[in-house]
Amino acid sequence: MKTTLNTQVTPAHLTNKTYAKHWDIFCVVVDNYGDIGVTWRLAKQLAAEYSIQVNLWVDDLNSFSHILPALNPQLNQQQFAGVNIIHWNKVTEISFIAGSVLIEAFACELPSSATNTLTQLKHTHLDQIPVWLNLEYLSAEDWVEGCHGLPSTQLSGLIKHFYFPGFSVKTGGLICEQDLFVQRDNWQNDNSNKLALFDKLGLSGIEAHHIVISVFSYETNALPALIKHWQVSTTPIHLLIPKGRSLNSLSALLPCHVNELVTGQQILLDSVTLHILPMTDQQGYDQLLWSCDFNIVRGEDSFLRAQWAAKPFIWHIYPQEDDYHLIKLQAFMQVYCDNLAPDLAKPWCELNLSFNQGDQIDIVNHWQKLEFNHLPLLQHAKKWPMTALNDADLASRLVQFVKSR
Ligand code: TRH
Repeated sequence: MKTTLNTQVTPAHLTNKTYAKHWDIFCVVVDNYGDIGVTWRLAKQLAAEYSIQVNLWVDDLNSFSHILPALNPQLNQQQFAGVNIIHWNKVTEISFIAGSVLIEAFACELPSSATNTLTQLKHTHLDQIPVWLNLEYLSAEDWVEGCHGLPSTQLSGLIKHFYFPGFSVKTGGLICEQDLFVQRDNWQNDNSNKLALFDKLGLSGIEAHHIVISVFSYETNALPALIKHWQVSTTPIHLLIPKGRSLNSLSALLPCHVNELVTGQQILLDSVTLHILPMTDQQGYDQLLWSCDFNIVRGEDSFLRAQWAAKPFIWHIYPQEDDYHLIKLQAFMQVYCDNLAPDLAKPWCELNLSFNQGDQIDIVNHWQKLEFNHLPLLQHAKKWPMTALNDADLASRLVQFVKSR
């Protein structure tokens, strides 16, 4: 596969033969789509780029089907993109055969069949115990470097390692497919791609000089405040909103109850047009991010995809107790702005902070100061993905990590 990053080429020593045995990834959908979004993306990449046979165990296929519409939530087992997707839950016994790697995503509790199998192997076939990892949430905080890769001894006496994604060489890296930037550049270099996408989504009335913004956020008062400000814009603004939580914040602006909105609906609010979109698969969502002038994203995975889209963005981080998420936001803003001129970094950080704090007045002030289509900010957004990757993506670091165990 062609790549812009030499270091992302599959190393010769990581052949199919080395990793003939399958990997298992267990995912519990806590809420939203991030848990399944991350594990599905990683599973696809391991299958496509490393020829690893992956079993992705998921407890909630209904949620999964929002980001993989072709999935049948009624089936216990099915294959997509070379990944074996298996439905599991805590009640039903599953038949589990250990492979060479076992990934527990985001500290989800493994089914007893899996832990019992590991304990048995410890007594009978020590050499067949899989490398056991807990894939953690992404954070740009400093402490992540010190915790990445640490072993922890389980009650069974077995060792589980903590695998932390992150933005520096000493962490587990960031999920990014080898050919993604080539695909993105091809898409963005030909304007007809974005027009064809808008056409496919049934979006009408978007002209070349209009501003197009995608919106995939949680509830926040900052969003309606921004929209009210955009309503008097001299340039028409189109908001592409996949049906979901962002709309809950807009009830005062909508002509009907939020539950009555249908995909394909367009709502005209002076200079702003709200376009209600269906959710698509992950590739379709990438294309949407590549096609917009500015993206509002959230959580963990769409946050990363907005960075890979090389466009300016607002990150609505997943809210945590005692506002801990604001510490994580600050940590990310610091790394993102490391090479950004202070006169751009300041309004961009303030904009992100006020969006997350739901501030209705500050958000408008900061938006006015940002000039999101200012060339140096666009250049930074374009350069950033290579800086963030630090020469190796998460899957390639993960494969190396497993090999070194
Ligand atoms: O859905 P999220 O809010 O998920 C969150 C976060 O991961 C958070 O950290 C976690 O603690 C919580 O879940 C439980 O946001 P996120 O992470 O961006 O995941 C959304 C996924 O949905 C991502 O993989 C992109 C995908 N997606 C599509 O595939 N198609 C779409 O149309 C859209 C809008 C999203």
